[in-house]
Amino acid sequence: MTRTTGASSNKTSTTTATVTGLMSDIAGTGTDPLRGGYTRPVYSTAELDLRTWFIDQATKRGLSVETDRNGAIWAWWDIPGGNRSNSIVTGSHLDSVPGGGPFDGPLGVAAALAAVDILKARSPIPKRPLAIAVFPEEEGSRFGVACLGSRLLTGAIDPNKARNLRDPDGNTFADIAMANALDPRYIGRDDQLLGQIGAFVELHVEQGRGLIDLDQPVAIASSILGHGRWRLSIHGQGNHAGTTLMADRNDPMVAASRVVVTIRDAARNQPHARATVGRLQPVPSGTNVIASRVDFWLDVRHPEDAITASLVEAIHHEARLIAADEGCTVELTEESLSPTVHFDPGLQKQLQLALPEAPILDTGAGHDAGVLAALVPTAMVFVRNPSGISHSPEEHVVDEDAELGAQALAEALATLMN
Ligand code: HGY
Ligand code: MN
Ligand code: MN
Repeated sequence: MTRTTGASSNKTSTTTATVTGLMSDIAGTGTDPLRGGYTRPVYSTAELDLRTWFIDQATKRGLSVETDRNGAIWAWWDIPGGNRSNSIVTGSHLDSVPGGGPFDGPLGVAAALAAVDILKARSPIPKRPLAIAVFPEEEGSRFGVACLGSRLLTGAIDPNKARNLRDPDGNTFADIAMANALDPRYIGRDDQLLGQIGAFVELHVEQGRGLIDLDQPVAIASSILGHGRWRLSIHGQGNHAGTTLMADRNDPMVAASRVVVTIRDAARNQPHARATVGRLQPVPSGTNVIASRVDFWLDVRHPEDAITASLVEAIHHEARLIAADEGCTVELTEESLSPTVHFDPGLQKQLQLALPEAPILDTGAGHDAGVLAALVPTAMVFVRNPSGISHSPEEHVVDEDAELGAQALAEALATLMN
């Protein structure tokens, strides 16, 4: 079930907007004075403002804009008199991690808009319809599950589990969806929409150093590292910081700290593994209070899913021993898991023909393209990030590479649309 959000108009923009120009439109949206960078959680004012910006830009280009049952926005360049079967879809996400960079997500959306300008300036018009998709909650920063929008679309998450996900303030996804004109009763797999997608190509800022070392502006993706998220909760005895002797403590903060170092050591000893604890929440979190509980989240990634599983199992075993040693107990809960994804070889070949200079790169970062790959032919195009840093204000793309990325995306889309 989709709702038309922005009425399409025949009038299309005559100028070809640059990616840099589009990105500067939103440079002031969702800046985070405390963390630096951008904090644009899904359905926050900042992310809603970015949605409005995108709908406006897409409508200006004569695209017909709709919102699907899961809250993703689809801007369609329809073929006059044609239907939407076998469409080519591009796009990315607008939400960010806390204190994230400006490019993770929005670059793919801005480049898609610029690519439409490039293709509209050419003739003849393409033979296949195109859509730009903007998926909600790719980062999972608000409701804890990465790629929530594309997982709902593809049925990779149970709608009931999604409805009951809670943000840090205790709001359920159903509550927030309702508050944003999305009826949570209808979220879930959308076969009609999936059936229209012939291929999906996502442009994204590279989140590592690959293109720096290769001295190239653009790459074609080969695979995405499997990754998962687990919540660990260590329960101890809350108490007074001054009246509780050291010998009498069951301090979950100490246990959690020991487990974090153990996680680091376990990943260091497993070639190609990455394990991270970036979020830790003591309860009640008082300076003069021994915590009663500490929640922290584990992000583990490895090319082989079986090794990811065995690494988490080993970490859980060590955490139980450490917790017991500190007079505490520990629970581990899986929150999301994505297998390693190898992109469609045929689609990758077509992109290589369109972009013969572009090297092939794998990535350790997850993307909606990785979720869609389970059901539709999917590919990705990466744009050089001279800092080699992401999920940080230091993430960067130089203007020239941003424009080269949009041109590369336009070439890739033109190849697929004709
Ligand atoms: O976590 C990731 O890899 C992605 O940025 N969501
Ligand atoms: Mn990200
Ligand atoms: Mn991203």
